[in-house]
Amino acid sequence: MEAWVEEAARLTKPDKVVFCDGSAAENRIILQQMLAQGDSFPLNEKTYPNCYLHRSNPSDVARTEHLTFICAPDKDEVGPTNHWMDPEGAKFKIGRLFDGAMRGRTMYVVPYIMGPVSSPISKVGVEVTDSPYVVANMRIMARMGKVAADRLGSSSDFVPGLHSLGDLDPLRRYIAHFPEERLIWSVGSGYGGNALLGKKCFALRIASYMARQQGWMAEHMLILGLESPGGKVTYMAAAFPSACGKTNLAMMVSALENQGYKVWTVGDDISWMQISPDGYLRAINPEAGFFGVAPGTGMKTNPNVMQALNRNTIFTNVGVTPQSEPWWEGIGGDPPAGLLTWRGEQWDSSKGVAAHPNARYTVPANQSPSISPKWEAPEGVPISAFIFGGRRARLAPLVYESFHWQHGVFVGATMASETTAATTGDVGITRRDPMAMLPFCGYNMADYFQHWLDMGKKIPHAPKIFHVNWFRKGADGKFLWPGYGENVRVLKWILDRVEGRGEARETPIGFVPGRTGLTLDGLKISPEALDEMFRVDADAWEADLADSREFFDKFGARLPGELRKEHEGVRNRFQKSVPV
Ligand code: OXD
Ligand code: MN
Repeated sequence: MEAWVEEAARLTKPDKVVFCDGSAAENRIILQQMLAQGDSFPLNEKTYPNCYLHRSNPSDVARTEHLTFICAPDKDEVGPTNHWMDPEGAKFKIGRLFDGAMRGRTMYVVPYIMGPVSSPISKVGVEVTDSPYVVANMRIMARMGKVAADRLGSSSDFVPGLHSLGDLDPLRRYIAHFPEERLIWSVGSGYGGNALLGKKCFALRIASYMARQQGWMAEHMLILGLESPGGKVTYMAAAFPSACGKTNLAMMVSALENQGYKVWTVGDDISWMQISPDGYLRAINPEAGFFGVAPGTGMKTNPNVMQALNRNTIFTNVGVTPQSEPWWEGIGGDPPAGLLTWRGEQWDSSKGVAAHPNARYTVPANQSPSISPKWEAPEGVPISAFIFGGRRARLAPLVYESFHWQHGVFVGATMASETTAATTGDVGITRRDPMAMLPFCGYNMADYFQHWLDMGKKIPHAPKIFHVNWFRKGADGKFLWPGYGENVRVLKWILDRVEGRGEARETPIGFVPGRTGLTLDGLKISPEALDEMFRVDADAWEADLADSREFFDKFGARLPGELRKEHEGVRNRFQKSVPV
């Protein structure tokens, strides 16, 4: 580690190098240095103790997928869904931007563990950065400092990540991954996923590459435990594209709590899974905090996180009230008088929103009342079900179960979501996002699909695979399903199916709950709405199969034949079935 840090310092030429130990005393100093940069502010000490507001550069407010590269000698190795650079060219081009980038700045060396401190599934990373905001966030999102240095010892088994804010100009911004070397280089951005290198860069892009080599899985999945009456907890992992309510599902307050069904949070974004000696796929959450989207988060959508956000939290690009409290659209209530926008200007309705739509909170995971007692279990939790999903206004039923593992992999590989205005401005465009890994897979996704297919053959007690869609709309354009805490009814059906119960009807796309499959007591929902929610429309699926085939064609001959077979299988089942 020291040798690599020296090399990084020779390149970036900082005034000073600080090795972080992760202590509270050190954190106070880092926070002071963050405040001294002028773009961060303490929040109300009484109502939000130890909370800060950070305003990022307006040109640096989201992950930048078009500036994110996977570097490999051969373009085919990264596939048609990744941006490619050859490693030597990348080192030359980006190396020039790093040259002297930390002049006049402090270089912080941040050793960190992704995963529980003593878990054999966890891994060590070392991020070198010139941003005290990044250090403060890393301390929440990972186990950082001495614990990590101790775990590493004199070993060289760590993922190095070199990060500099550079000049924050998007024209000189690169988030580059070198999977063969297990190296990350990020320059020109101080924002979350681009700069907190443990998260998307290591725990997904580099880890997915390592996982394939080593026979495990690194997935863009939340992990939750569903407790059933009697206290048994069944764990499920779920993948949804951004803006589909992943954090809310992971932290849900169950509408069936009085019947004994409670949801526990293990993780809200990433899952690392290994086959354990007991034959189950066991998962850890490699992260230690939640880096969640603030707008839309309120007591109705996520009461658990709301109870976590009033202490030890860093807010990025939210609005702020005259009482120095954070504010965003959806927090509840009207904008208060004297509200400042995320850019620090007086808010009025002509300004549009006060918080940036991608404003974030960084909060320690153990502050959530829903945190699972097993969230740091070194052996991980056994996963019984995988859940895929997306926003589909007209296509996918509320829930369906795949026929078997290979079919489930097909369901994941053809996952898609329709864009919302909030994310891109283009409403209703269907974006294919296999396993929600499109922006996060560190190698050719055709090989990634093969890895999934292979894993299914190796896991003695493989999870069953489901698909959900909370976003189906009726003819009136309104959502058919109430969502949020009511989603537990779907989780309960999934649990029933895992345990060999649960009433289901076979359709060409899989099993959907029959008339009495879902527990609906206490919920006002018309039989017509229910029918519509579970309708499998042959024409709509025909069109979707054509679209997913086009997507598959991008991978050419590298696409596993088993997936083409599953695709054909759905088609054939539609042709044979009586119209429903
Ligand atoms: C995230 C994302 O920020 O998936 O977690 O975009
Ligand atoms: Mn994510």
